[in-house]
Amino acid sequence: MKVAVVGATGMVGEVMLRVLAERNFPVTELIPVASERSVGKTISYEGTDYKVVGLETAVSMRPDIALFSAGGGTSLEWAPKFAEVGTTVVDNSSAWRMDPTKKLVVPEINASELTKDDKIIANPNCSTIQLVMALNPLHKKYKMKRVVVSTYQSVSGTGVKAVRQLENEIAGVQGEMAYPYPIGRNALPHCDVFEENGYTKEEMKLAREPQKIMNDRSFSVSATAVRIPTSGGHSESVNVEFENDFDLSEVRRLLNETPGVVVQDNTDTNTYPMPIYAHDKDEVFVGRIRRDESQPNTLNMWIVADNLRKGAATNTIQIAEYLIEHGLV
Ligand code: A2P
Ligand code: 11C
Repeated sequence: MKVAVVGATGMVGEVMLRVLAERNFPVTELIPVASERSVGKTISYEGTDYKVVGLETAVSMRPDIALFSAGGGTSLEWAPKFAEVGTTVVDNSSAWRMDPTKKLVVPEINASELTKDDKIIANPNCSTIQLVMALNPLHKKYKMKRVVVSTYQSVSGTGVKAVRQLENEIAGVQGEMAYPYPIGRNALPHCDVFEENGYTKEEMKLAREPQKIMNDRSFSVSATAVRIPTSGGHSESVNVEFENDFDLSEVRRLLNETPGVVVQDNTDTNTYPMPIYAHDKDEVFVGRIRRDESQPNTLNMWIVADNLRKGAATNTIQIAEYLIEHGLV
């Protein structure tokens, strides 16, 4: 496969290159793509050096697959141009996610919707992916009515500038600010921009994307997204009300049997998911599984995943792997 990575010099792009190599993705030719600033730079992949090219050049090279993570504006403008020359685009930005003509895919849940005609496929938001990975098997069994989620999100979700802000604050040096406030020793109830309804864009992604991925509008999601001074992954406190009652040991078993989900849940040994352990892993970790004693049929749990891996690069590459395995590209 001739594979373009659009945004190859960025935080997610770099992880994409690592994950492609780790998973032995069938790359015959790599096309690293970035902004004009980076054109001509060299990127090393599996022992071979590749020159970074611009978008126009990349389109003219007609890759089989283009993995995009270069911001929504770049995706809106350029994904259709790749699609026109026959490239299948898997896009990690928010540009196409809620477009009714585009699929929004978490492979473990809805890859079977994909067809040869899907030339632009959307990768969900990082905090959504880890949420639906845990919700989907429980919804199938107990039928969800309502989900309330509060997130504790890594600075790596904002990008390299935010990671540097945290590092600078820890080192006690002045530097550029990615956030309107210090992030070290702080918690910002503010991920992405505010919308007219008082929620942030990140909160609205959590509220809207799960129904599309799970192809079910019968449940609702309410979210509060918070940025915290961690860099290894996003954490989520999740409260789920079901129509039917559940058994806690069956909940643990269902989650453990779900490919890509790992249960870490033993209060006797202080075992629960944390970003320092989820970092650099592809799985979604679930723990603190317990009954909400304030109302019937309601569960509390804690979900952690590396937002740059399963939340971004790994999920995008899993979609591409599915396309290849099923002859859709
Ligand atoms: P560059 O490194 O040349 O700026 P991050 O999310 O970490 O900020 O990375 C964004 C990625 O998207 C980088 O690889 C960046 O390239 C790339 N990028 C940003 N704007 C454009 C653009 N207009 N055209 C192509 N690539 C872009
Ligand atoms: C965050 N979820 O952590 C964001 C990062 O829509 O793909 C990814 C933004 C997106 O702030």
